[in-house]
Amino acid sequence: MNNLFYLSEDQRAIRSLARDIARERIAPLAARVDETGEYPDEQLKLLGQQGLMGLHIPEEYGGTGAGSLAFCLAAEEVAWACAATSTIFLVQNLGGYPIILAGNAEQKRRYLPRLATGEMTAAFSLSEPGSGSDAAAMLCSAVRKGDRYVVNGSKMWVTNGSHAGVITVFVTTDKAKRARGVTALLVEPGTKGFSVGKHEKKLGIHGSPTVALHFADCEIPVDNRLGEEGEGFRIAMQTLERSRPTIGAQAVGIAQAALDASIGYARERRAFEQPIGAFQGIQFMLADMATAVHASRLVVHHAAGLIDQGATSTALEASMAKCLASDSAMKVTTDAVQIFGGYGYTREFPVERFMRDAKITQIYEGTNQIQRVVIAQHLLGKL
Ligand code: COS
Repeated sequence: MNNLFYLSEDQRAIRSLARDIARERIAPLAARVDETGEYPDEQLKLLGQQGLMGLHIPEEYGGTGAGSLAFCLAAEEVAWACAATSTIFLVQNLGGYPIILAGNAEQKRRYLPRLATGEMTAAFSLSEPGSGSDAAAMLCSAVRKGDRYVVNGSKMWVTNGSHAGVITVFVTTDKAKRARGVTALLVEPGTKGFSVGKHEKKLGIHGSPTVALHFADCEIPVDNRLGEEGEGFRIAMQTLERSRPTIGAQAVGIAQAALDASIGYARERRAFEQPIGAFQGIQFMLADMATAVHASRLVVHHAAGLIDQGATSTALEASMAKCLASDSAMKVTTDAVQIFGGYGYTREFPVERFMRDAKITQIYEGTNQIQRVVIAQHLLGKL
């Protein structure tokens, strides 16, 4: 859609730059990344060199300060080309955002300029084997000893945890306090007692590594703490509130790719002596797919625009955007496979990859059940 009248000249330019890079340099490698699971190193470097890694980072720390909507525009384009690459691109925002939000000047200076250029990548580590949706039930603990925290326990589902130069890790410093006992620490690889564990074998987003992290008497300097002790849960929630629209943008990109492929196929594939696109059964599917993609894009842009305007709380709109866009992407990509018929079920065409990649957008950064919990809480208050 090019008639998004509310986009500024700068936002249009960023979208156009991201689209060119994504279509010319990232899309041709996407099937290989999916097939081999190789880390999309070159693709990420390219995004960094073009300034796209620093869209969300303030100018004083080496970013462009272009904001959340600009980031979502770029994320959609990258996801259109390769969902796995876009996942790591998104985690650059998710992992780095707590530093923007709660970091002191020294922490910002130490990490943000390198994250902005892509010289360093980031990760965000909240979940554990026994706590996903119930994030406050975490067990990985930190005990303060002088100027250090001694961290013990394990984290799970950490996107890019094996490659990141800095990981925002949420630990409990007081389990009895649940959410109010969570503290955020910045962890760098190579720290004694820290190790990367199992690499998950996943349904989709194959080039994006998902790992466990282990801490065994791992000493983290108190200087690496973000905010105060006990402020970690709020930092995590505020970060997710700003990041969830980007998952929506990723879902829109995957869905748009599936729609584009389906339109092409409906024009070319013939049955009963005419293109299958001449049949109303296919036309109605395409019409519904296009409408869902458009509506999803608008709610994503609305949530991101609110963030750029400095709205104090965007949790409701962020959850709506993530939920609607990812549910739509699952439906649109499943319909795309249906339009392709038997061919759609094979690896000769990309739509089965789109369907596999879309699924995760309904799960990560809070399942869509959790998004509905957040939305309902805004409607009803705590009952
Ligand atoms: N912004 C700021 N603070 C927030 C917040 C937000 N968006 N959402 C919650 N908080 C605060 C609350 O105000 C509360 O603070 P006080 O204790 O000072 O009152 C605290 O956080 C705990 O909130 P709540 O009681 O609502 O927490 P719950 O344990 O009930 O959990 C959900 C809330 C389910 C929404 C949360 O655990 C969640 O988002 N889970 C999903 C986690 C997730 O997305 N994981 C994916 C990780 S990335 S792959």
